[in-house]
Amino acid sequence: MLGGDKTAENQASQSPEEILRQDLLYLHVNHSLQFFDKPSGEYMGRNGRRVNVDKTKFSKEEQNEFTRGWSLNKFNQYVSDRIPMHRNLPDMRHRSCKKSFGEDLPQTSVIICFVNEAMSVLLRTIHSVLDRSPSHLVREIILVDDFSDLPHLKQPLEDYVARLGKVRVIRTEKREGLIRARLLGYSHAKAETLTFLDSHVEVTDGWLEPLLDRVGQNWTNVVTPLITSINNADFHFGRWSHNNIYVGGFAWNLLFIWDLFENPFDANNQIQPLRSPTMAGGLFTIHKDFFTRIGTYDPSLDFWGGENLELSFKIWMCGGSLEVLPCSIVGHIFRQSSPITWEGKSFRVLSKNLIRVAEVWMDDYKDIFYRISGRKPVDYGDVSERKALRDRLKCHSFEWYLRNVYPFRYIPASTPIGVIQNKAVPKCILGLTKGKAIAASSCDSNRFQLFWLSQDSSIQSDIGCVDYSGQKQPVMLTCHHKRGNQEWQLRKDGSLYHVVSAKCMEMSVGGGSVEMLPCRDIERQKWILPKRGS
Ligand code: UD2
Ligand code: MN
Repeated sequence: MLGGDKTAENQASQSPEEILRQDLLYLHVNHSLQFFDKPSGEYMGRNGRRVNVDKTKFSKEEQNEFTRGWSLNKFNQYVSDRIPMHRNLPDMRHRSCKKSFGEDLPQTSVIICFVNEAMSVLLRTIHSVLDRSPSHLVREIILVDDFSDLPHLKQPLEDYVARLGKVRVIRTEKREGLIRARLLGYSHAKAETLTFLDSHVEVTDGWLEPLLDRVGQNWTNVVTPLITSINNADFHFGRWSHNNIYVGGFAWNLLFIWDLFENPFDANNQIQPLRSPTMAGGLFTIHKDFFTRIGTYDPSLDFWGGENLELSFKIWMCGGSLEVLPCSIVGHIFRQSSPITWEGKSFRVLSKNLIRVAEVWMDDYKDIFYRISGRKPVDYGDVSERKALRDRLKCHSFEWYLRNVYPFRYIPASTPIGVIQNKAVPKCILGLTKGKAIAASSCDSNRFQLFWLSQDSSIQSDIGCVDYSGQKQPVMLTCHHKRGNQEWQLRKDGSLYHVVSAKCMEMSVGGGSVEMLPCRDIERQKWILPKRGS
């Protein structure tokens, strides 16, 4: 079983050959490189457990390997390389998920795009799919190499997957970005349905059947698994609480957010598909004919980003539905940051993508996107074909989508959005991130300062809602739209009154912080809020 001591294998300098040899260690030892946790006698990462390494005991070579792994991948490759490709994972499904499915589920082509993925992570992705899916349902796994330059992803990868039968590698001829890479995979796919995955995931038992079942019931259903996180430092496979299920949403700057499911959680039915306004983008199953019918992806989207919202809007607005299936659980490594770039112009490219999506799909609501995101118009190319597609398919309006699919994010076009400025101190409130206290800064209408009052009396921003639960300061939290700690009133005297605590929002004397205090008639408790037309 035991494949030997990797440290002994690791005594060379970092020549390209050696780098390759290290990456290919898995292949040399033919899967048996299992590193055992000394005290417990178990292999590392077993049952999705975290792997802790003691860096103080590192040799120089190990230190180099560790540092290089992080900088190449923005996750801990050193740890990944020590976890078996076939590690087992906890079964987090609700017990009612373990039912049997009919014989007639549609087959799927699994499409995985990658750029310079770490070998151990990519192979663990592939093996987890092969190990945990009924073989007859996976017609093929198509790996799309989007012009990687790391040598392990060339011939060695092909040699390796050749032994697995239904896995093949196709390659782009230049960097295309994930959108056109996926389209290349789609053009080669032979099964009735397509299942897209990122190249750094691990699927769990029973992940595939619910997805295929739902698409089999109706070819316009598009479905995603519950995505849980694989910790990028210790590879702990995150556990999922069935009481806290989020679906996909979007902020008005058109970045993806997780949002609370619109209906209160139904304790009696923990396995029902959940309507999801958007998808994160990486992991989903769609019927191939439906993907074709709605015009696949906009092929002019470059690199990364925006395609998830394009597809989500289109699915809902053009006759389909999008759901999260709580019985299908897949882990994904959310990296520290992205190691992949686009000729150093990632921000500009993302602007272009988002503007194309806004211009084609959002009707007048695109103005809110421009106001909040602060994205400056770039040359976003010609969108007339995409608009013609929308007309041809007779898709619903964006207003329809907001009202029917995402009412908890709905903003009527006339809602005033703007800064909340103190009357005594010329500063504005600022909500930088969820979980952090509301701060104050000079008013410049950046997106952390832009708020609106929602119909349910919350003070909302792109980040979340202002919440107060008795501490010194109010904080930003996910909007729950149930009033409670998020219910505020702007009173005639200009004070911002928190209903549950009966306190008022007050700017500190120097304007350094925002606090909640008993209401009193002073200017530091008076605020100027966004007005119509502002
Ligand atoms: C999320 C999605 C991702 C994609 C993205 C928005 C999940 C879990 N992930 O970000 O799939 O929808 O949002 O666009 O929902 N890749 C290429 N060529 C490139 C860049 C990336 O092939 O030029 C590959 C990459 O190797 C990876 C996949 O595309 O397998 C997604 O990229 P990512 O992992 O950087 O995206 P992520 O998870 O941050
Ligand atoms: Mn990813």
